[in-house]
Amino acid sequence: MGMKSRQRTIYAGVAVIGLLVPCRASSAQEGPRGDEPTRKSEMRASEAHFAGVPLSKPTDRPISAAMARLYDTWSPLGDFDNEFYTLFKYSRISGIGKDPEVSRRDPSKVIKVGDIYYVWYTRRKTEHAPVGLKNYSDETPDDVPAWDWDLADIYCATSRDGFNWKEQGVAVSRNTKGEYADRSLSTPDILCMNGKYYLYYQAFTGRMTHRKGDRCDVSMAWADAPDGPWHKINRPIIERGKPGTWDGGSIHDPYPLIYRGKIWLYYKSDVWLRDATGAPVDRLDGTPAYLGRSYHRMHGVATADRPEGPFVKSPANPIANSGHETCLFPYKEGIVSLIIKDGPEKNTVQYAPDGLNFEVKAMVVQPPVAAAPFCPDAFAGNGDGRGIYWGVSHIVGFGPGFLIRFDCDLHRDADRPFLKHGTVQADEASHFQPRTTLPQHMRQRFMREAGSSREETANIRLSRETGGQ
Ligand code: AAL
Repeated sequence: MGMKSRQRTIYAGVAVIGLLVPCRASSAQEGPRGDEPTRKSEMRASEAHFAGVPLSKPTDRPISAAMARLYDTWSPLGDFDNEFYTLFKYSRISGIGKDPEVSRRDPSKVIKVGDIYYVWYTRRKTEHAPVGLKNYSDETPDDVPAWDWDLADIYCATSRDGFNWKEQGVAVSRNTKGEYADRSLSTPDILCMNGKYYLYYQAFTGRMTHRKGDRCDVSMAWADAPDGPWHKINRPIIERGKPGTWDGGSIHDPYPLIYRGKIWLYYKSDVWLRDATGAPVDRLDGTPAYLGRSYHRMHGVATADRPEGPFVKSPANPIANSGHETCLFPYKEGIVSLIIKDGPEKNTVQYAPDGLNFEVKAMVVQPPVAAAPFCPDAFAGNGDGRGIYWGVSHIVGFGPGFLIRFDCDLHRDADRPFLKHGTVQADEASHFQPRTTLPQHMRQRFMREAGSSREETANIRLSRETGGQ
């Protein structure tokens, strides 16, 4: 996480603005693992100012709420001093990258066995493109996917460098029609425990329907080696909540870690707006939902002693009020969660010293979607999480999904100063792109209403007249 890099960064910044910061430069060897002195406290102890901002919270005069937050929540040194802040760098990867014929998405954590990295993911190769759930009906032929993760199986790829991958073939496949999990398997994640391997994944039984929405079970398969063969348990591993509860709609994105002597299975749930019959609707009591079907996405966790369960849901659930896919990793004594798409706390890095009570620690730009980090201590359970510095994520929504690599600096032993500076700026093409990265239903509505929205923008009317310059 570049504590060392942060120190260098700060010195560079200070040198440029020519201020006195009475701190010693540290060598790369300095600071015992797991017990680094924080630069923040060193700096606060001093009377120095950084760009005219005192390094300790002023107590001799009133300060604004924003300035109080700078000291109470953040740091007067800003992002440089925030161990939870990072930029993300993306690279194309070969073997499981962009492919017009095949969709690959929702990767698992990356694990390393010997010299080989392994990743598992949703793979769909169908003759027809997904038609979207709204266009899907009883008449739609069986081999037409409703969406990108329909009619899929779990595949595995390996790599020696994290850039060049080789697809090894199917790891866990759908059952035959009429059986449990006969329609699609998607969104896997991996657990390694006692020398065995466990893949948790979404299991869809029967055709998709508008009424079911994205409802599926989470099931599991195990193997003695990462290359398989995989044995399916062919049943749900964790039950959905009762109808009407926060996780009564779906259990998605299962994400196992070992923490505090147990398996912690984090997951996401969608709460769709439904009418009295249970059908998803766009409006509630006549109040227009924002841009179409409305839902909350939240995360919960369930723990177990054994990979096959029983999993007991935490009474603290939901433990995140936002977020789409799950991406968590042990950090120091707690757990970090990347809250990526959806909800009021999207695009944040959060930390819970107890794995349950998460606080926003950084706001990030363009985080990896469905991030699946290389996290060698995901199953160590030693209370000394080191963090992450690369992984695999996906790009979806523009044809078949595909996998890419992301790099970041959220690791206590990494030294990547270029990932701790500033923010990301979108260029002209990104601002005016005809296809936005909005979810499909929002995009469709924007397109439909493009004319009227141009009109609206040219003639904005406020509810109260206001003067103008
Ligand atoms: C994702 C994940 C789950 C959902 C769908 C496929 O990115 O949250 O896997 O079911 O979208």
